[in-house]
Amino acid sequence: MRNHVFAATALAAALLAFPALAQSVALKGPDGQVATLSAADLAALPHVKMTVIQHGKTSTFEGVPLGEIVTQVGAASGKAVHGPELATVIRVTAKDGYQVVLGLAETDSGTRKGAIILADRADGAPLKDDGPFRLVVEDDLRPARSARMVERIEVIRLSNTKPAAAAHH
Ligand SMILES: Nc1nc2c(c(=O)[nH]1)N[C@H]1C(S)=C(S)[C@@H](COP(=O)(O)O)O[C@H]1N2
Ligand SMILES: [Mo]
Repeated sequence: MRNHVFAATALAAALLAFPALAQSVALKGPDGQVATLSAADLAALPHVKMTVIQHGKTSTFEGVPLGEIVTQVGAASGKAVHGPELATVIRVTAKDGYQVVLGLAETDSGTRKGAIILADRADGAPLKDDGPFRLVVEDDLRPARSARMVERIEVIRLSNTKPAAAAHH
């Protein structure tokens, strides 16, 4: 019992000192697979670095390609991003309810040059108020899709749903 109290106290102290440790990203795959990505899990994955200008401010972000992250819950990647997967979307939801949608193909480096990352660092330091995780879309001209405080990433296959019938014809 005493050990449990000690462990809980130590954990609480660690979370106060390193708030990022308290947070994680919930992943959901196209066939219902789920996973949780902690800050440590993300930090351990291969990172890419990109310099972007947002509202005139230049920042260098480091993070993990979104296309890599979603493979953990069964999303297609590389050459498998074809056919029905071209109608597969990724919905990113932030702590404040802000949502951004990207096409899965947009995240594939064989389809587009610009990288899309889930960043955990900016200018050499962990993200602060906008983190601990932030979406960064390399060649977007406006940073509206750069969701701050990302909490949830879902892969949804829209090809499973029929398009709505046109209102006329
Ligand atoms: N979670 C969250 N992320 C967000 C927004 C938001 O309202 N909530 N606004 C977006 C918009 S419209 C812009 S322009 C940028 C602004 O980022 P900044 O505050 O770092 O300049 O964040 C984007 N990411
Ligand atoms: Mo914006």
